[in-house]
Parts: sequence; C-alpha cells; structure tokens
Amino acid sequence: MKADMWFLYENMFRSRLFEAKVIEAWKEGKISGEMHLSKGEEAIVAGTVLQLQDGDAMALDHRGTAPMVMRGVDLVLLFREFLGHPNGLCAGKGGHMHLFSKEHLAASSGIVGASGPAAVGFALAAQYVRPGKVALAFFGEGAMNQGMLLEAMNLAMVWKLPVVFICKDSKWAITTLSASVTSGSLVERALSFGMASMKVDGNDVEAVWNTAEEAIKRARAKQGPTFLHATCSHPEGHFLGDPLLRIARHPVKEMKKVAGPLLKSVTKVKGGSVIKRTGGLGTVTSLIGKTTKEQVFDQKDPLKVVRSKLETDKDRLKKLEESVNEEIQNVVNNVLTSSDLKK
Ligand SMILES: Cc1ncc(C[n+]2csc(CCOP(=O)(O)OP(=O)(O)O)c2C)c(N)n1
Repeated sequence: MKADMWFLYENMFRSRLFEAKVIEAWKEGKISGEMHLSKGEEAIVAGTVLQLQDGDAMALDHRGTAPMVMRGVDLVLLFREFLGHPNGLCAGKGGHMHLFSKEHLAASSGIVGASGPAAVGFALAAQYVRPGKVALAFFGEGAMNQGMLLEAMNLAMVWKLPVVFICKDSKWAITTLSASVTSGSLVERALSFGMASMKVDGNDVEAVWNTAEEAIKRARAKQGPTFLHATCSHPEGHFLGDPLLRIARHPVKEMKKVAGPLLKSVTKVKGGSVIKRTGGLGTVTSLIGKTTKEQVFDQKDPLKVVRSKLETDKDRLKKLEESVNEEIQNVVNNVLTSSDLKK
C-alpha cells in the first residue's frame, strides 16, 4: 500500500508534541529520573508501527514513547504513567522505560537488547495462536553487541519466526561511539544468519514505510524474519540534560563548570600515569568535538523531511497541526488537573 504522507505526518507530529509536554513536565520536576526520548526516531516508528494490525506485537527499548503513542495507547494513561501516577498505564510503576499494554501486545524494557528475546517470544506465540501476525523488535545499534539479541536473531531464523528486527542507528550508545566498539557491518552481521537484511534512511518516513512493508509482508507470509538497519539521530542526546550535549551547545558556559574538575584529574598527585591521564583528557575533548559536529550541526529532523512534502497544502497542514495541538493540550490538562493526582 502506498504510504499516506498526511497520516504518517499526523502521527509523527502527535508523538513529537506529546514528548514536548513530557520535556516540560520533566524540566518542572514532575517526572523523576532519566528521560530517554523517541524524538528523532519518529520516521522509523511511523513507517513500521503504523502498518501493524490487531494481534501484532511490539517489543520496545528505553525509547518506547513514540511506538506507544502511534499504536494508539491512551495518552492520558501514558502521561500519568510517566508521572508515576497510580492510575497510569502500569499503575505508575513502569515509568517511561518499562511500559506494558496487554491490549496492544506491547512491552518495553530498559535492559539493552531485551527487545530481541521479547519479540521472539511474541512471534513464537503468534505462530501457535495468532498465525499471520507479526512482532516488531526495536533497539539501538548499541544493542547489536548484546548476546541475547544475537541469540534471539539466530533462533528467529532457525524457527522462521514472523519478526522484524528494527535497529535504530544513532551512532552513539550514551557516550560511546558505536563504531569504536563494533566490528564489521550490521547488515552483514544479520545476513550471516541467513536473514533478509536491509539498510534505510531512518529520517525518510516514506523510505522506511516501503522497506518495512516488504519485511512485514514476508513475516506474515511465513517467510521468516527481516533485519532493518535505519539511521537516525537524537536531538536531545542520550537523555534529557545530556552533559556532553550541554557542553557542545553552550561550550563557554558549560566548560566553566567542568574545566576545574578535569584539570584537577590530570594534575592530581595520586592516580594513573601522566600519559594515561592526558590521554583520558584527549578522549573527553574528542568526544565533545564529535558531539558538537554530529549532534549539533549534522542533525536531521525526520518531521521536517515529511512536512516539506506537505507544504503544497498549507491550509490542511495548519488545520492538522492545530487539531493535534488541541488534542495533546487536552490530554495534559486532563492529567494535571485531575483531582486524584498525587500532590
Ligand atoms: C544490558 C544493559 N547494559 C547497559 C545498560 C546501560 N545503558 C542504557 S542505554 C545504553 C546505551 C544504549 O545504546 P543504544 O542501544 O544504541 O540505544 P540509544 O540509547 O542510542 O537509543 C546503555 C549502555 C542497560 N540499560 N542494559
């Protein structure tokens, strides 16, 4: 089926706005702990999740917000969950990282790589009780060095399971450049299992849709799993308040705070050799440089890519955005003004 760009954009926009409210709530201290966003991954999520049917499943990583939003999970329940509210999606015990919806066969986990085995479990169950249904596994490229994910890919192939493994490659795993710890090509790694394997521009929702359509069709037709390698970036860094990104964005202000401790670590009497310590300083400086280049200047926004294709009908675009804006504002008002909200 041809991708409906309006439908895709609406869903991506809804997710982006919902996360904008999450950012606000986090900054106001209403959401505790780390916050990993799906921001930057919306094209990958829209191009895959919006092709799911009832009875299909999805296993998610620590960036599960966009998939849950686009799968149609109740946004009031989701927002309450993020706030730790007892009436949230998971009684406020899951937070943003450990989400579960039985109705949508959707589960997320903060354990890197865990979506592989979870999706294989969903797909194995589908083979028995929901033939023709599929499972999606979402994970970052950092997870591709996790044994459990590779074991899951192997078994999915051996058992010809209806899984699509979706690797969202942002190049970074927190402060580690994945290329510095990963051997070979990820597509070739999947091919070595005998698995169909494709690379796609994860900022181009139409390209993701077309690639995923083929993968999902194969899974439904009992032709086994597919690996999709989709590139993307994270405009907020690894998590909200990412220190490397803060320095990259505001070097003068932020360096003042870290220059002292860094200098102290090099000039300290005790500790490793001077060569090791200056080497460490070099690593930090180089990471800041790479973050500045890739996460500040080379950023691509998947929403801008699709929006630019819709600008020929400015009125329709305006109406769509106003309507989604109102919808999300109502969700937030509903949650924040509800009388049972913990003070
Ligand atoms: C098994 C395990 N090891 C380490 C961590 C700590 N950790 C959380 S996120 C993350 C990086 C993940 O990178 P990637 O898979 O590329 O996902 P991204 O955050 O870039 O989307 C790590 C190492 C963890 N949660 N689980």
